[in-house]
Amino acid sequence: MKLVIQIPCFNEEQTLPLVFEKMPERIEGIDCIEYQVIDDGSTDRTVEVAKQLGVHHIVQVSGKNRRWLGRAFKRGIDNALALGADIVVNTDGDNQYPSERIADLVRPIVDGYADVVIGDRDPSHFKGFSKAKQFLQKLGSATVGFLTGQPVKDAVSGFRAYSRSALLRIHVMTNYTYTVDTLMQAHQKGLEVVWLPISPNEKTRESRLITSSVSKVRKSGLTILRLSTMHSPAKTFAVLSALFALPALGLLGRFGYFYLFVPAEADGHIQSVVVGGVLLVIAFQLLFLGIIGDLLAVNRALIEDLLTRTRKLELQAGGEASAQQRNEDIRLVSNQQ
Ligand SMILES: Nc1nc2c(ncn2[C@@H]2O[C@H](COP(=O)(O)OP(=O)(O)O)[C@@H](O)[C@H]2O)c(=O)[nH]1
Ligand SMILES: [Mg+2]
Repeated sequence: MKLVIQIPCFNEEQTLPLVFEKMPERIEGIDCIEYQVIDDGSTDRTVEVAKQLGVHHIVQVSGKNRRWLGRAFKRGIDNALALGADIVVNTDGDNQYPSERIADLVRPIVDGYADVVIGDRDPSHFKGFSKAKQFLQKLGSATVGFLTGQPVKDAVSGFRAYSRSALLRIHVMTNYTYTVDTLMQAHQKGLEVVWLPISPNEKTRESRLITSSVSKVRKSGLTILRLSTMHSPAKTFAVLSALFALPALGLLGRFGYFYLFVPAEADGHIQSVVVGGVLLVIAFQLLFLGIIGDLLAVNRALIEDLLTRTRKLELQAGGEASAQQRNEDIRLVSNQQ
């Protein structure tokens, strides 16, 4: 069994060596461990540092502009699959996650009872997060849990292990980040997701993905809204529709009450009818959008199935060269010591 441990990096020359300090060299049930860094236009010495650390594969997402984590993750996965990985572990370059727990992270997959294993930082109690961050993380995980109908403990944890078959079936569709996207797809496709309690390391720097709290709320909110409309359109639009339908029914009911039971005011309260009527129309429109979204999602499931089959065939036929051939925007940097 081959394990590829990948680390997406954007300017991580300072902290990358820390990630390797407790990296496992041998894991029971794994025959071969290789490391992969996905560099995304880093302007520091990340690539040189990775080479010195003995990282086997360096995937450079080309271009001067940063392509963001979702795309970098996807390119890394493509390459890891082409390298024949049976399991891919993802961890952060800021040494946020305990490398020494990678053996525990892959265990449920090696033992055959999980497809995806995610490190759970218990974000709503974790002391290293501010109260606001604890609340946002809890809200985000609860929303994802509600949409997928499965328990979700730490939706945005970047400490994960995926089996090969899970990776073949999951198709990252967001460029910004992959965490919620891949989790929702895993649940939707009936993959077995296991949560591993972990204690994160001391914080080494501020997030590279989030620059301010306003940007965090905006980006996380938009990401969840986009993914929920994409992966659970019926549920999402039903909730949105209910938000309009309930006040609409209240206002129309108010009008009806006076009309039927208070003869003195029977010809009043026209505003309630107008506003209630408008809200009801919006509610119906949202409901129809949900139905259309649901039909589109069925189509997408069929297309994804074809994509999975095509990927399998490509990988069988292509081998190592195929990741670069398939993705013209990546460059593989050789690391011959
Ligand atoms: N390749 C690539 N990696 C990125 C990008 N943004 C962040 N990263 C890396 O992704 C990991 C997660 O980013 P981090 O700043 O730790 O985000 P946080 O843990 O969510 O606060 C780190 O290893 C970053 O270096 C990007 O645009 N491209
Ligand atoms: Mg991090």
